[in-house]
Amino acid sequence: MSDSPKKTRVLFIKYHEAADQQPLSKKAAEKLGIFPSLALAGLAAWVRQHGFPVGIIDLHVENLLPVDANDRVRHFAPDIVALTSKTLGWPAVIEIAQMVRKAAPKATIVVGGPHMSIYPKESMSWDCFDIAVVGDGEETMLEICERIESGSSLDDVAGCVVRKAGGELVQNPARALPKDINKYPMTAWDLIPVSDYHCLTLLKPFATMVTTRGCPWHCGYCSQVYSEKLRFREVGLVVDEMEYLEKTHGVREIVFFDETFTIGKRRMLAFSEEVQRRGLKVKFNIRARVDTVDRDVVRALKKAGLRSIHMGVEAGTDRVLKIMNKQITREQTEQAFRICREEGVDTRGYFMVGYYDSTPDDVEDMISFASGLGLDWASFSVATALPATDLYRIAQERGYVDGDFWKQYTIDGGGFIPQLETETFTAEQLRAYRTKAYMKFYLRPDLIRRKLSKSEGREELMEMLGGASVLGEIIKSTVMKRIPEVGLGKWGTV
Ligand code: B12
Repeated sequence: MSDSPKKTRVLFIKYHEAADQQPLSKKAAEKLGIFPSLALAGLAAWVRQHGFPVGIIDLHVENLLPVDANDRVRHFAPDIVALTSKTLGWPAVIEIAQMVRKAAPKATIVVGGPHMSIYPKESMSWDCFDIAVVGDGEETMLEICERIESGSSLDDVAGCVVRKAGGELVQNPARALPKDINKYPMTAWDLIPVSDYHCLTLLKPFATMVTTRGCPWHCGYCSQVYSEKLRFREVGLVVDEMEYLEKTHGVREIVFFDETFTIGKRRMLAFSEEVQRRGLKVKFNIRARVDTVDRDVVRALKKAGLRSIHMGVEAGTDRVLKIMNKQITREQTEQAFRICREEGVDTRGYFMVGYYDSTPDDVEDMISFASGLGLDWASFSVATALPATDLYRIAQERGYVDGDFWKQYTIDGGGFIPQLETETFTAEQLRAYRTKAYMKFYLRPDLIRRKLSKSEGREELMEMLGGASVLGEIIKSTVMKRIPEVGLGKWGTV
């Protein structure tokens, strides 16, 4: 806990993260949403609680290029600069670190995040980074701050790869996982421009939260950067943060970004009760697995303010679900979405095109399955073999990707991200199937009628118009290149 103010100044910088979300242009991706970084704003709150002066710059929401942030960095005069990294955003992280190196040559540059849990040593081949933090960051970050404050060496900080004074890299032993995540404070909402973040489908102002850590499932496409060990934030603390957001920042909707918010029926019922007991008005949306959703849970959450529920459907056939190791069935999916519909909760399904060993028939099944589930929104992506996934391992074994592509990408600081070309699909066909799926799903008279009848206000109408323009961009990117095998050649065949 904080006793006295300390002198080590810590600056957290977030980069532009929408730029890489193919097939959308940066502008269209930004229309879909710009979100705060919970990692950085959470760590900022934690080290501030221990007396360190902190600042946050979000280059994305402030629409700044790294070079434009130069003066801000100089003005803050940081002793430590903290950056977070996902694999796809890695080139941008290097760009910022290089800018920081020039603007604040004496600052220690610390990088953490999912990409560091996979390639920390390779990442440190970039000398713009001083220390790479693997896994959960709170304890390690605090130790780094305290050691810099007291002038001690960073060489043996656990849970990191460190560059020693002579340039040698050392990978220190891993740090034990914190068992109790309740001791960490809520996100430093007071340090970020809450009302500037936006998202097409959310009520503004909105905020984001993650209430669990870890995931016990092993879906084949998911980058396994977290521990299997599930850790929960206490319901009371979760609702405290919601109450604070509503009362202090006027937040109208909260995005729970937990991959599976609905783990533990008792926890869900207690959460719903507590939100109602406090009389909160804030709405929220969640991500869930279809096998963790039943009528009691959906009904209780709806009463507490649940606005929409997002679930991974991924495929239309049990055969492909099995290959993905998704551990759900088509029937469970139908049932979960039926319950949500009956309970009046909006739904969004996520689908994937082009998983290995899937066929054009599987994709067609998926497209018609998506249209028959009564969803309000659907997202279709082309399978990407991210590092630390079974999909990537298989892709390497079968020669769909060159060697350890992501390792080389890390060392090179980027590169063309390959789409999975398999024996069955070319990359172009996959993109065409994705467009076909979007067109078939969104250009259905029943869906358009339903959306128009549901849209009560200007906000929802704007949401629909925004969605239509993003859809237009997806269609334009593929229809220009006609792929007859997929049935995009003539509009009539789509
Ligand atoms: C929210 C979210 C998003 C939001 C991002 C919002 C934001 N501004 O942060 C949106 C929707 C934009 C998004 C986009 C994408 N995402 Co995403 N996303 C998540 C999700 C669900 C939660 C992240 C989160 O906030 N967690 C809570 C915080 C507290 O945890 P954390 O970020 O891991 O941080 C902890 C540690 O990693 C560490 N740490 C992190 N940063 C730092 C920095 C320092 C200095 C230190 C010391 C420590 C540290 O300490 C933190 C606290 O312990 C995760 C899955 C998950 N459960 O975490 C996927 C995840 C991060 N996303 C992932 C992916 C693949 C994507 C996309 C590529 C998806 C797509 N196809 O477009 C894009 C990438 C965009 C880009 N170019 O970067 C992968 C990343 C895998 C990887 N190898 O990088 C994850 C892990 C999901 C998965 N398992 O596959 N995502």
